[in-house]
Amino acid sequence: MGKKFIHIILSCAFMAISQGNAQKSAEDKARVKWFEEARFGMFIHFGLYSVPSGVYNGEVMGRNWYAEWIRMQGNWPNGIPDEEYRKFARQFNPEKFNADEWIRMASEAGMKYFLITAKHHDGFALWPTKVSKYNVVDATPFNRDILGELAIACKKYDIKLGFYYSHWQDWGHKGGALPPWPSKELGTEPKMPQPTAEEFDQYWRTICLPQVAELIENYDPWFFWFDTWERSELLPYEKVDELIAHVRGLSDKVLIGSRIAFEYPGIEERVDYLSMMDNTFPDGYIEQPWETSGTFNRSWGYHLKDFGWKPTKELLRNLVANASRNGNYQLNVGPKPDGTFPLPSIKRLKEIGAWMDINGEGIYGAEPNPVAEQDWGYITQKGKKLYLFVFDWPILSDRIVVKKLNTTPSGITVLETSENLNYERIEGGLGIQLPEFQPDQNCTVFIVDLE
Ligand code: JFZ
Repeated sequence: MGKKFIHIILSCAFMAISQGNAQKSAEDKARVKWFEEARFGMFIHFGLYSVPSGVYNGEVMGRNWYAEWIRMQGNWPNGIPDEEYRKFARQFNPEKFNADEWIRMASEAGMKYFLITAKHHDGFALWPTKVSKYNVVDATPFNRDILGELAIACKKYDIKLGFYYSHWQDWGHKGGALPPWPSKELGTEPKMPQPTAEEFDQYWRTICLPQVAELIENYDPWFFWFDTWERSELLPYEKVDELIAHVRGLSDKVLIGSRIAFEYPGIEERVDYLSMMDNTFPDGYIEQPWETSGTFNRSWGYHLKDFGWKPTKELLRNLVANASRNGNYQLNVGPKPDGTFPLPSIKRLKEIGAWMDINGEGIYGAEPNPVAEQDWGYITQKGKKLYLFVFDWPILSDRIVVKKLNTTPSGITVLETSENLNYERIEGGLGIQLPEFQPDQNCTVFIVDLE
């Protein structure tokens, strides 16, 4: 989908969205409070697709970098035959998987919650579901309940657990929706025969609804991230409402995100938080709690040939920009087939963690503020303190200007070093003298005391 199009959707959505939030009950707002304060979470894409890691029969998969799509986009344009793809289950054996280590890494990076693909589009479940043998215990030599182990680790580190669940597409169970080919970009794609409404309904009752119930009953999650990105006749509004009621009936704490439906008028009133499109960062404040899910490189699932690792500075910028606009950032790791995180992800998580240990206080629980957008970076507010996140350190000037700030502070300090900074009122804002030495090459934080 084009950037421009997403933009139009977003800006049209803004008005409706604020209305959506205004209509929320006190109970709705209380349920989502932890999410809004958390600001930073880990997303994980792990499943059978992690075995081929974006390469099938020596060929890097076609069309895009989404390694978790290899069943449909490997061996392009035909996809990998179903029998062949299922064989990856026999090779799925992440012997170095250590739930405690995963969650510890998330926690040490400053993340407050953890979201994993309980079942992605391929239909394979990371827990021993009773309604299908296509799962980690019944179909793989690994034979361990990955979600169960993660749930225990999450409790230990006080990290809130959530599940990605592909409710619409399921390529592993009869009746699940298939990719919405042919797409607009390419004429060469295979035509996938979609299930009939009856077949989909059968899948819905025997796989989707029971699995969602199992996930809630077994693992006590805090939120769900369902996934659609196109209108589908298979998923009429009644079914979306049915799934929402199903979840609400089983738990009064589970949050539901907006990607449960696509272009469903008024969806923001029915769900707890809004999801932006992948790696899409809106350019302003949104009142209803929201998140952007983003990747370290280009793929979600581990991809052997994706070397497009983003610099830590860019990742921090995404986190801070969203926090200053009332949003969360869900940064995705695609673990390797042996169950370990790729080294570039580990390195970046550690870099972010070291930065968050010092500067995180300006991120968690950040409040809306009228001066958030500045040309050198972003501002967050907590009570009487402003946190200035300086990403673009001036080269030709020894000061930055905080535009539109009309109150005179009682003091300004560098958060990391405690150095006091000089400042003066100027036309249209406040001028701040920069320290002689730049404390952080990625982003230096100043605290402005408005007391
Ligand atoms: C979806 C999944 O298909 C993908 O595998 C991954 O899990 C991601 C987080 O979510 O991907 C999408 C959804 C929407 C668009 C592109 C990929 N889109 O419209 O740009």
